Amino acid sequence: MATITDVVPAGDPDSSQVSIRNDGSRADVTVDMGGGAFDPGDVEVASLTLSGESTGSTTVSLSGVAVDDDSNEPYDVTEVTGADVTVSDEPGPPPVVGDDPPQDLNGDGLYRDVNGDGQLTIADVQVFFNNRNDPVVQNNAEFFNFDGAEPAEVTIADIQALFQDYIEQQ
Ligand SMILES: [Ca+2]
Ligand SMILES: [Ca+2]
Repeated sequence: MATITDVVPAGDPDSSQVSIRNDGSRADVTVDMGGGAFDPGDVEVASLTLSGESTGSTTVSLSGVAVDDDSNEPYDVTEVTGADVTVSDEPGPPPVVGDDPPQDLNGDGLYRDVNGDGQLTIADVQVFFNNRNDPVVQNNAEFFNFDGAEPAEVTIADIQALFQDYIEQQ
């Protein structure tokens, strides 16, 4: 699903050792912060880079976390937070109508082919108008922000802008 491709210790450690298992399923990290001390609270120890292999979701879990001070007195690690990772091969919005997701026809990040049939027609303007208040549209406003106004919101101006784009391509 997703594999670990890189681990970067945070901060400015005196030394660090990172080993990533060949299949990317696990990484071991040892960091010596030298004289630097962690403040109590949330501490970023390292950041992970994951590579998506296939679609789905998985959980990144942390285990075996131990923090010692200079005299090897352990700090209490009270909470270790895992992270859910979702891998999707569709960067754009989910289908607005039917089963076909909207298409970005010219690579500008806007999904003018709202009904996903591969072309911009008057039907896309109608589908967009009819579904303008739908969560699938409102929650993916950055893909449908045809008027370019910031912050990205879907309003009647975006329907007008999509209609204009449709006219201009004729
Ligand atoms: Ca279309
Ligand atoms: Ca807008």
